[in-house]
Amino acid sequence: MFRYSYDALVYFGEDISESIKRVARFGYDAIELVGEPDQLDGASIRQQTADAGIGVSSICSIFTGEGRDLTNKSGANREKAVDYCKKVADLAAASGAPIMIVAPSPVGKMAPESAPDQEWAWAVEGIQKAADYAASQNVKLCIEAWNRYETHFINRIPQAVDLMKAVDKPNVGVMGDTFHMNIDDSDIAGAIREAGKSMIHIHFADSNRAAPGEGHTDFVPIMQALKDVGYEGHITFELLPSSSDPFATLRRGGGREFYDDYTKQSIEVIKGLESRLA
Ligand code: LER
Ligand code: MN
Repeated sequence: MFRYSYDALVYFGEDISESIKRVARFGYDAIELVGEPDQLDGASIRQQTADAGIGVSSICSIFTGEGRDLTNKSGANREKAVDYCKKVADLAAASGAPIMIVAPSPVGKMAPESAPDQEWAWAVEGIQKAADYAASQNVKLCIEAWNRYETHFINRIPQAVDLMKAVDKPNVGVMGDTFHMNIDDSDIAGAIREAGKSMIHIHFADSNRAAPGEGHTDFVPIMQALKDVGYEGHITFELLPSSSDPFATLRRGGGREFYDDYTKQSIEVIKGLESRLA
């Protein structure tokens, strides 16, 4: 009933051809690409995914550092951040992805550096510019809320919905991520129901960001809420090792279960729950 994809973020550094083959091998409908447009050839990926019988669901934009901060106090940095979003939109269009993720403030920016109202206004302005460009490429933007340990800016789905409303562009929606929502939304299924059709993308991970079945998140009410609101996007697994620097862990050769084992387990466990939905 749902369509499934796996975020290549956890495989990052691996040749994308290998990632595409793995995701196809374990029965996914699509892959989510990492938003590094200078490192990926969208047209080639579009061909490779088509050859493997899958699609590209989405682009996981990477918001790190001042040059990818739509709320930065420097106008030049804010412009760079908009330019980055445009390049991600180009990657989306070239690879055939209908959706790209946008987060207004970078990972690890834990306090505002300007007046909060000002940062909000810059976020609205930056997302509007990115959205207008993305619309010209037939790409939608979804605003992702991250938990309080990754950003000070948007931590809960209702805040993302408020920002989406302020942006007021037809190609902008919101997305959930069950790892973040488990920390800061009061009710994961309730937040999905409230967002309704505004929710155009979602990341699934268990409470510890491992594959479903490894933590204590109950995915049945979450999937029921998605079904009830008529969710049309992919369920995309975005998993990362339980470590303060998960990418260092992966670089050191740790987290091998996040490759074949969790790619297989995630879709099996979640598809297995579909029959329990009303
Ligand atoms: C990206 O989708 C995400 O959820 C963030 O936690 C990345 O830092
Ligand atoms: Mn996410």
